[in-house]
Amino acid sequence: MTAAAANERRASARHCERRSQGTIVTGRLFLSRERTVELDVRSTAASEAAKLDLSRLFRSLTVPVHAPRRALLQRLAALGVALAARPAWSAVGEPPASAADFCGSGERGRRLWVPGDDGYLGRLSPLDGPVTLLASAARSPSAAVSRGPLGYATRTRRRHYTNPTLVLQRGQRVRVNLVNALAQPTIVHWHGLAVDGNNDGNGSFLVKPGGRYAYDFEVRNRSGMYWYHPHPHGLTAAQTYGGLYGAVVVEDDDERALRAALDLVPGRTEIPLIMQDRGADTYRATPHDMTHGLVGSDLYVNGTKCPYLDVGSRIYRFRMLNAANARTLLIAFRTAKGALLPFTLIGNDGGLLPAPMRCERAFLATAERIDVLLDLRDAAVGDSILLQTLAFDAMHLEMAHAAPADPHAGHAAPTDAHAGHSPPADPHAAHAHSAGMHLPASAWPDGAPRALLELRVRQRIAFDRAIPERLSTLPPIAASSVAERTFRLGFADGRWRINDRVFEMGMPPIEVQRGKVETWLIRNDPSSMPHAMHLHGFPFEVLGREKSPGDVAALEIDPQGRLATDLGRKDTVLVWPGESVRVAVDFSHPYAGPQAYLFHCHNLEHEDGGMMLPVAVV
Ligand SMILES: [Cu+2]
Repeated sequence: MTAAAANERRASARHCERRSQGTIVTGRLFLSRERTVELDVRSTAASEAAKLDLSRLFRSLTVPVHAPRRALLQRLAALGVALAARPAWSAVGEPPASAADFCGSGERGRRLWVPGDDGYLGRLSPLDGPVTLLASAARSPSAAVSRGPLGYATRTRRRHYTNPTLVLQRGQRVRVNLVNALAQPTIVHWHGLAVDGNNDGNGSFLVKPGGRYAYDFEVRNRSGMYWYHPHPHGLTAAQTYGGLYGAVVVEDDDERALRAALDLVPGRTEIPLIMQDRGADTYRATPHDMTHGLVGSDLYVNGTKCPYLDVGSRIYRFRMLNAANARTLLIAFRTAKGALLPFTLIGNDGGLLPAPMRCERAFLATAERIDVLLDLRDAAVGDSILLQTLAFDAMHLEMAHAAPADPHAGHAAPTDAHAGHSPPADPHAAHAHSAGMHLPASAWPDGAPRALLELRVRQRIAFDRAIPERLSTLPPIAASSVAERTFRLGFADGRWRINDRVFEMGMPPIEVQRGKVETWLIRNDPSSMPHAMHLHGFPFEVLGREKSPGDVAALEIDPQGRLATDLGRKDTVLVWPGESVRVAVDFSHPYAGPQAYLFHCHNLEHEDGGMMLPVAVV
């Protein structure tokens, strides 16, 4: 591609943009119960008058609801404010989209399980003493949640939890006792947390059945959503699939400022969406799954299948975690009429971005997180919005040479079996179908579209808060003139490999010097599939992408080829076939002596199959 063509493509890529470039606030005026006019106030050099307090503006515009529209326009014009009436994105009175869109015929939607202060995924702040996580196969009696057969049970003096969301303050000490009531060894890895090797849970030591392990560490990460899951080599996929995972929410001043600015309340207007696809309760990975990754037929959000959530007309925060073994999602919101509804990306794996980004879609690979704001102020009571994964080319280009025969693969048409129930086709659908030609029969192939959650607007709410222009301060990692390592991802002799190597206990690690900054160039083979590469212990900065495939290049936001979701800090980055991703890692840490970590693919079947290398910081 020529430089001019590349620039043209970037110029046309409007899927994500900085919100801070001009847009100050948006608001609405209510003309009647049925009609709204949107105010779009932009800051320009010529119109500094537009930088006015929105509530003051509304007060100054107080008029009877039956006032003629022209009267309002005149009063706005007198204030020097440009008024843009946007078309309503959803017709009034239209019935909510049926949950059958994603549940299939005959099934009804269920109310989304929203974590509270106990129960499944309940928020727990361990401020004064250790928390015990009992890894067990004990079923909870809850009918509201369809979680897998395994869970982490926790009991405090007053409350019971399963897979508690640990709410931690930056700088606090955390003590967790893992007790293993499973019939096989396990260990917990704190995904994304910067801790020492003994607390990382990298699988170099395991807790036997009946045994326990005491974690004790300080929270050094920025505010953000991290998570925990098992990491016993060879058993990680089965245990995670079985239901052993939970969120870690780290809070700091940036987090508190955001919540105050937008009046966000966890469990009410700030909702975690922890997503996992499953089929049968029992984990059975075929040789085909071990090569391509196991994708389930059903999606569960916070343990709810076919979920809906009642919302009001205000800004909501959704904190999404892809806890699937292997499935990648292409996240978007759609109105009942099928139009994409832009959202604001405010954070990812490593916490809040410096500034909000307005996006239409974002890839979310296994283990990745995104933090988004959705502005529903233009919604009318009765509207329905769907959170979806859109169709995309999942690029299983390894199929031609890598796939062993799958005895479970049928010979039905290998495209989306639910296509008949899917919302309107995505412009990229054609790619997904071409990719589908390589895929074995599956109820829900990787890359096929699906609605994930229905938002039902039930209540009109007056809400005049504005999204802050700055969210956090994040200096770049100083990565000029530093050593670069190259990692090649590929497949040979029936195994996925990093630099032609397959993980074995005790193998020589990659050695890096503590305190040094390195850049890592992760190159994926063209005849490969996407790999979600995860580094333990050290959040990294994505410096750029090269040779990105079309669906990915379409989301580029800068000349380095980065996506909006690449900004800030990451711990997992999806590298597509033929693509190279360069990251910068600062290997500084405060711990005494050498520390052991891992670098691996987070497609859990690939990880268990050995697509992993030990990293020693010496
Ligand atoms: Cu992989």
